[in-house]
Amino acid sequence: MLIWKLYYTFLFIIGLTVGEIKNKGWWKNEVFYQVFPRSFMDSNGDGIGDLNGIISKLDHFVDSGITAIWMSPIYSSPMIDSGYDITNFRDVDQIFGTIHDFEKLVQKAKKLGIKIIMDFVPNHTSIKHKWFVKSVNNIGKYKDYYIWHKGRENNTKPPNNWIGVFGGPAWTYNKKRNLWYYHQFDYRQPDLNYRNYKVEIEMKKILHFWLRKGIDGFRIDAVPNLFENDDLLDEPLSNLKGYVDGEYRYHDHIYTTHDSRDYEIVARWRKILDEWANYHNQEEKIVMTEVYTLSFKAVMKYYNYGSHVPFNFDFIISINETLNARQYKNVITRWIANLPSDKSANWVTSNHDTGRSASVDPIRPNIRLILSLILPGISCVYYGDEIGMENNFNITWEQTQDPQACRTDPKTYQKVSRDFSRTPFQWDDTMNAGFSKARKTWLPVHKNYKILNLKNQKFEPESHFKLFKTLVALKKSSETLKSGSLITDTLNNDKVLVVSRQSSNESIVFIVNFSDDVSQNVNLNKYLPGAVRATVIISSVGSNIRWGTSIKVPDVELPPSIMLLLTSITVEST
Ligand SMILES: [Ca+2]
Ligand SMILES: [Ca+2]
Repeated sequence: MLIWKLYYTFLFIIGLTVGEIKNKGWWKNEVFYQVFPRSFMDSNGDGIGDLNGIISKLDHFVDSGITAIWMSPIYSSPMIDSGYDITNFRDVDQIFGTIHDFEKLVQKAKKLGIKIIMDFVPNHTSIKHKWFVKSVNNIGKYKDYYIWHKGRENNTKPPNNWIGVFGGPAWTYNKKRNLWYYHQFDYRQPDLNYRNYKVEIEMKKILHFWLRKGIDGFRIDAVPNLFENDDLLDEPLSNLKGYVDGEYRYHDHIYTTHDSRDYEIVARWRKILDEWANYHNQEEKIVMTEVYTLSFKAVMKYYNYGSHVPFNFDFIISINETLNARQYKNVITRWIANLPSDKSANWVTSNHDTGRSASVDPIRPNIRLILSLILPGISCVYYGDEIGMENNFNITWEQTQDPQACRTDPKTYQKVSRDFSRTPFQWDDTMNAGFSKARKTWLPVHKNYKILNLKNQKFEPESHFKLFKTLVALKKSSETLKSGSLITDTLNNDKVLVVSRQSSNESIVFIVNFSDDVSQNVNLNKYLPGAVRATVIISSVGSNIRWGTSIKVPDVELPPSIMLLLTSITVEST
């Protein structure tokens, strides 16, 4: 332990004396685009997206105005859990290409001004990782790389009542060691033992490996699952309705999630990144943390432990199907009100674990996207959001890939499957939506691709893609969006949401009609003081309100379901 501390002190000292972190805060107003590599672009016709596919589509980011992407795992993996079960943290899985392809990707992306964030999966490895194989065989230091324990009732039952996230006991018996090992997720994903400092040293070397490749930061997976209670105490019942024994939410996970050491280790990882950037005179490296919980305070606490972007999943978690203006207002104001003063807010539209944002509210498909791009701080968008891709529920049991669904049955798999939001990107109207030349793709392409695809949307005068591109450009250029004040209101008995950004010389106002059948008369005097006309930046795709035109204010008749983004600045009509 002492050597560990001395090593850190040494690094810290040389870090302070050698260089400086460049371009600090570059991420504060950034749009981060999540690439799901399996589904982005297939370059070799095997039906699975890969690194050369991403390289071939870098111009899409340039065209969209995207300057930072984070990629779901590309590491060597048996792909039991879409690559979140890793056998080698230092190599690329052959389905995605080679480490040289990765180096080429970083090099080409850098030339185009695109930053690359890696997914870092520290909680567990694959059961096939050499550390686990050695651990099973009781070899040297690897013995304690994982969490092993004797079972109850003469070793015939798991050591305690802990349930895994996918359901069922979080322990699996291993005959060779005659012990049980702990796994928060699938039994083929054993948890690493972070109480063993040697595991943390291994992870540090892995971070350095990827930093040497020139990456710009890490998105850290499953952060609240890192540490578990030392005494392996039984977890109490949650008493939540509708859950039975064996289901994850049947218990209250006070001993397996949100351990105080989860926060501390994130702070140490942040320090490693800062020291690296400092020592090598590089731009600031960023830390994004994935913490799924209903407790937004547990998420926000990571701001104080080095996370630049504690993912804000509130649009995903806290807005339910009743969809009204008040829910959106509450989600926005709650985050802003609790944000530490020197930090950036962030807004996640959707991701690989949830439904696509365009399908949550098909009548207002871009609402989360627009909000994420006009609210203060960082926008985190998921591949396909920019063209309004929809959930694909036409995935049969035979086609199902998600392990969470595969462990169910043909009748219930759709309830838990996450495949529907992971289908191939819809580039154009050719075979497989231009994603692959294969006869069959790893998941089926959504059958709406003939109409809903990027190529079409580039031609249409007003499309989801053009809306996205317009707002990304605005976010990057507008001082009002960067640093203007924020007002969030609901009007007309919660039928209308108003989000307004104001600077000394401009007001930008977003209004949404949550009624699907009644127009709303909205008075915008409070948000556009003194203005008699305002310019439409964008409106709902397909509405009759043309982008770039000028409309009379402050009284606006907002048609049913329509969203409208206005600026007080008069621009030439297009
Ligand atoms: Ca491929
Ligand atoms: Ca763990």
